[in-house]
Amino acid sequence: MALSHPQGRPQGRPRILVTRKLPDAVEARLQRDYDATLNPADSVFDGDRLVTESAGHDGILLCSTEKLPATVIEKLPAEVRIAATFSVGHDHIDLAASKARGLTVTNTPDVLTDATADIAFLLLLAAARRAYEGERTIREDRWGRWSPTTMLGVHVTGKRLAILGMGRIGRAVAQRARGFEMEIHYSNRSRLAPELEQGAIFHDDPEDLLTVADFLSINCPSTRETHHFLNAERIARMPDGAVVVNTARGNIVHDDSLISALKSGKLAAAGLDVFENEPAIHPGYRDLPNCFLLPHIGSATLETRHAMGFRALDNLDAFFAGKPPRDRLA
Ligand code: 8YV
Repeated sequence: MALSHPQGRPQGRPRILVTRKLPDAVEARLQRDYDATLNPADSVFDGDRLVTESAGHDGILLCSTEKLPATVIEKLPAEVRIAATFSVGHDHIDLAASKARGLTVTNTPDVLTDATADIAFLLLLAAARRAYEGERTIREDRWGRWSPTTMLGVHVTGKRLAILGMGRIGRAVAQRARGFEMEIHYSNRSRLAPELEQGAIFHDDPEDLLTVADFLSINCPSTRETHHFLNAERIARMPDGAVVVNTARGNIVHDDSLISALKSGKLAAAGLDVFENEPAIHPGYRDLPNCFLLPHIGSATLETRHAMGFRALDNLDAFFAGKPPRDRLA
């Protein structure tokens, strides 16, 4: 697929390969300040294409859909010196290999915190109150008549919310939960200072956190340690009828375990915005009425996608001005 490349490349402007179609305002700034190779067709970049088409570029602006494992990083052309990811998550980039190769890596923290926490709450409420089943009933004209005993969901207000990973997004989820008078519990690599904790109850051991999780919100990064964290043994520790919400990364959940717990009724419901191997998700989710599913839209508001793009560009601007980028990861 041919990429659009401005003719008559201006002298001196850094050359940036942009792997995905970004919002117009972000692309306008890119074209104003850089010699940018855009991808208007939004076609897919696999590792081989990244290696080939980054030739002649000083940097890459990529998304979490493009993977940079060590095997790709090692083959990148020598002139590529920075990879700025349009995401807060960076599990698609091997940071150790980047450091070893001298590839600077930046991400876009902070700016998608609120949008992602909003989606976590949308999932929590929708899963608990059976929004998918209710919606379908109306669209398929199966409402019939109102009944006092049908469509009974899980009560939210005043329940215990367990947050796995109390970083920026976890804390923003907690802030929303306070409006629902929920009792907030959390587990994190380290305990937060009281002003950040705001009364939330710390569990040193995430296994203990699960025992109080009427609702579990997954907000931790995807790492070797968190891979398939939510498996059958851990689900068994949760209260019967609990609700699971995931807006972090799909591979933190072991899909077969979650699906069988949703089928057996051990868990009442789940709300998921992220999936292992997305978009090729485990097919078992599709038929589950007690699962509210979204296609990874946690940060999908125009304001947020602008802010993510501008933050990635701020990092590129700093790098090419010879200053330390604010969000340097490697
Ligand atoms: C992004 C995300 O939309 O920033 C992240 O880590 O998961 C999403 O909100 C996506 O990854 C963009 O690259």
